[in-house]
Amino acid sequence: MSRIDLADRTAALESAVVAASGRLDRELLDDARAVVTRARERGGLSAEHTVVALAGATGSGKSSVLNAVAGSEIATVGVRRPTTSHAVAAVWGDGAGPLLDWLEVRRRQEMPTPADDDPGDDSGAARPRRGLARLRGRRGPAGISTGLVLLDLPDHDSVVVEHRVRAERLVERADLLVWVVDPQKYADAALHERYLRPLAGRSEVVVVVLNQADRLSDAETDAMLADLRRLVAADGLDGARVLAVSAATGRGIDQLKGLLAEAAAR
Ligand SMILES: Nc1nc2c(ncn2[C@@H]2O[C@H](COP(=O)(O)OP(=O)(O)OP(=O)(O)O)[C@@H](O)[C@H]2O)c(=O)[nH]1
Ligand SMILES: [Mg+2]
Repeated sequence: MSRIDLADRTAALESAVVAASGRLDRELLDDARAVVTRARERGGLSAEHTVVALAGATGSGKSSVLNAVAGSEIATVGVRRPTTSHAVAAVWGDGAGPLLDWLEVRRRQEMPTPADDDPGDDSGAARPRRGLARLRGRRGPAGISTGLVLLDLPDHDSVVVEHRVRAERLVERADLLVWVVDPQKYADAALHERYLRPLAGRSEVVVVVLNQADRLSDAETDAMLADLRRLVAADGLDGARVLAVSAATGRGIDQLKGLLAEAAAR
């Protein structure tokens, strides 16, 4: 993939909006203007951090997946639905404060990085932010120089309107979206029509995670993954990564961590 110059593209989109004013549909132009504004705002904030949002329906296991990736109980997992009313952030690497302010995420948990365990480095040189190295676990080498903000969102399809509004605000602002689905609701029309189809053609910023795989046999998991891949491709997201995990047993969590580390490095 070629490198995208965000500033150039934002300027080009802005010129297009100006040129099209009065000629194209007002709603389309408003959307395009909003993209220009968000891109400029995001461009002025930490490029060191990749914002990854865990999005999905209530009970799919977003909070549980956040905790499994972080390796600690950061988000509240609930039996009563819906549970998460405000987004929660797990943050690897310093300097994400203004970015989190812009995202309007107040609940933040700084994650320890291997550098924190290694006070011996007094060379004065900029210390590599190696939180991601740990996040990457056994999968890759240390020395990743970028950070990660992992967000646990309220449910996007909530019966509580505020949850939906807060979730959508963050879905629009995240750099990478991880849709967490469960074996019951992975084919839900609202998810596919309202959220995945508008992302058509942008498969590199979408990951779909089938959680609760511990409730399925291996054969059932394979069949469901195949079905989910077919649905995601039909949404225009052929090439988006689709994987099975279990927040309960830890299955697939290392693979997910690897994808997050890769996204942050990109
Ligand atoms: N068996 C099994 N249960 C899980 C798994 N992940 C989550 N659960 C259970 O599913 C329920 C919902 O989990 P949460 O993590 O609170 O789900 P959520 O998506 O954050 O829900 P909201 O905050 O309401 O949007 C809880 O009872 C969890 O213990 C899993 O991998 N396997
Ligand atoms: Mg939750």
